[in-house]
Amino acid sequence: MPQPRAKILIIDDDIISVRLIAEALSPQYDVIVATTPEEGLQQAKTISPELVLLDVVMPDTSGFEVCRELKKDELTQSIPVIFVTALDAVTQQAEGFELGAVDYITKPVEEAILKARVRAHTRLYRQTLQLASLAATDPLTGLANRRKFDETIIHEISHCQREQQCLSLLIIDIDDFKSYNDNYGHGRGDDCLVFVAKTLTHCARRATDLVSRLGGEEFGVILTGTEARGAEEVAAEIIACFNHQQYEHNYASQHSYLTVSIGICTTDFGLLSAPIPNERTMVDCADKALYRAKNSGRNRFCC
Ligand code: GH3
Ligand code: MG
Ligand code: MG
Ligand code: MG
Repeated sequence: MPQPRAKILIIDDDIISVRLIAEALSPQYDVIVATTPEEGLQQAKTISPELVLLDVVMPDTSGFEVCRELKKDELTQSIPVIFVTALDAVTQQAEGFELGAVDYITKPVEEAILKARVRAHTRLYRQTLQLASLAATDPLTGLANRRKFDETIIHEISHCQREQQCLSLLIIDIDDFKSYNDNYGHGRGDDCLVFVAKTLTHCARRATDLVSRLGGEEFGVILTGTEARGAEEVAAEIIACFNHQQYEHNYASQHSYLTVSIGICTTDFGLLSAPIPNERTMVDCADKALYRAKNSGRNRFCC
């Protein structure tokens, strides 16, 4: 499949240098130009380029400072930076790498070298993003996996603490799934897991919601900025959705279709005094609620 063209951001105050680089690269890449450090930082955040070509000597702020800013910001820190500068002292080159640049090209720029290095780094960056995405994804359902769930809940606990917001967590477990597998076979069991993943994604649809497969037939939904009532609404919608769709499961004890049980845990970081919950205590609390839902008859949620 043809790859979309990579976006490359040039940050350089020298119009002649910009023109030379842009002309060399524009047949293969989408080139965006910023002639001041401020504009460059702004563009890096808004267009998410796959590479930044960064001059060092600019009025007011040096390219080294711009690189520091890029590496500080969560939105831009992973974008590869290549310094393209007339400063060719070994100490300056070393400083560039120290700041996190992936490469250092000295002016006057050799077109062939520029193109080769840009090609190598844009390729590598795409491969890195692809690997990061694979490492965070459950291959069967395409949902976030346990690793991504763990990372996200830790991140969201600090975020909600800072913003004094509520954080809710749902743990969802398929009812009588062992008998589903035993009777319909593992292949159809897998299809069923995909169906559950789709239903959950449909019900937890805010951009900030994270739906993940924790393992086996257990799923986790992180609802950032959602208070207890909102979490209960999402859980009720999930339960209702399964009861409405009636996905065949003829071997369960109570229903002839697939149902799930849900445990909810909500923390209001605005009201909270010590002890501050952590990811483990939040998951334990949702797990206990799930256990209550199972023991009180399944096909329901408990808080
Ligand atoms: P409960 O209502 O108490 O949750 O009962 P259950 O049968 O759902 O729970 P149990 O933990 O006894 O069984 C879970 C089953 O999930 C066991 C295993 O066969 C199945 N399972 C786990 N991972 C997978 C998977 O990746 N694919 C398939 N097809 N089945 C899986
Ligand atoms: Mg300059
Ligand atoms: Mg289970
Ligand atoms: Mg189960």
